[in-house]
This record gives sequence, C-alpha cells and structure tokens, in this order.
Amino acid sequence: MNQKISGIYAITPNKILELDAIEKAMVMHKISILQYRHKITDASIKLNEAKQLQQLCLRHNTLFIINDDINLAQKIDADGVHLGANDASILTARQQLGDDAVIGVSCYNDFKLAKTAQNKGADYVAFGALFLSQTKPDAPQCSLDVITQAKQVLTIPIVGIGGIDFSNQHQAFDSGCDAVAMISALFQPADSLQDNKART
Ligand code: TZP
Ligand code: MG
Repeated sequence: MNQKISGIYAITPNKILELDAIEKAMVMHKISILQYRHKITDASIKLNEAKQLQQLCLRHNTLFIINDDINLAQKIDADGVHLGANDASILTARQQLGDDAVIGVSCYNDFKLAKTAQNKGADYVAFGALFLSQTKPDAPQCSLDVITQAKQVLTIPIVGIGGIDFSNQHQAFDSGCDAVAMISALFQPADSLQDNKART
C-alpha cells in the first residue's frame, strides 16, 4: 500500500458532498488518494457520503481514507483512516481495522511525533501547515526543513499539507514529501471552504 502514498492526496472540502466536483478533480489531477473529511456529527450523512466516495474511489483505483472516524472506516471497510492528535490511537485503529488498513497520522511540525508514529505502525505521517492555509488559517506552521530532516530518518511516506497548490507543490516535493494534500487548490473557491465558515 505504501507505494500508493505518492502524488496528489485530495481531501474533501468540509461541506455537503458534491460528488461531481470531486470526480472531476480526481480525473483531472490523477488523484492517487482521497480522504473523506467532513466535520459534522450526523452519522447518517457521513455514512451516506462515505459510501458514495468509496464507490468513486473503486471506479478510479484511488485509495480511500476516512478522517478521524475509525468506526465509520470499519463499517464500510475503507482502505484506511487518518488520525489527528485528538483522535483514537494508532493501536486502537490497528486493532479495529486490521493489518491491511492504511493508517495515517498528523504530526503538525513535530518530528518526534512522526518517529513515534512510525514505531507504532503508522503507514504514513503528515506534516503541516507548510504554507498559509485558507481552509485552516490557524493550523500550526511547519517549515520545509522539518520535512527534509524527517525524510532522512523515516522509512514511511511523508505527506505535506496546508496551503499547497499547483504553484508551490514542487517546494514540498523537493523538501522530501512523497505526497501533497490539497483542499482549496482542488475545490475552489477557497474562502467558502474555510473550516469554520463551512455550511454543513
Ligand atoms: N491540516 C492542516 S492545514 C489543513 C489541515 C486539514 C487544511 C488544508 O487545506 P488547504 O486548503 O489545502 O490549505
Ligand atoms: Mg482529526
């Protein structure tokens, strides 16, 4: 599975699903990974949206990752889950989802967190925000030097996130990212996507 963590990693905008827009971007930009990220509590909406995206990913041979929610990932048998600092542990996710699940972990700007995540069995780590993010303006910043340092030591793939677009992605790749995660660069307009302004 690790070879799939490369290239452009799309994350869905935090709003009601627009499947056509997602499919268009997936095809146009040869998306290799899609993460479903919708910060609402309505489980039935999430289940329905996740199932639609999973079908889309199957059709396009794209890895399908669920943000935060290991129960949802288990329920629909998604390819994996992405965990942040406030989410379930890697151990819990592994126990619940099994050996084949792809488990990604947010490491912000903290190399030690990434080393620990790798030791605990994470399949990739994410660092960011590498640039100013329209979607998450308050995200902690991570310098490209952290990526370069991490790349020398880690054996699992590194994903860069935060303010990455088609004009600056090369900086992220050059510093050592295997994949770059994008929301607003793929799903404009940016200001309507900001997490705390999103209509859900
Ligand atoms: N975590 C750090 S920045 C970010 C997340 C979820 C948002 C990335 O969105 P964009 O629009 O690509 O900056
Ligand atoms: Mg999270």
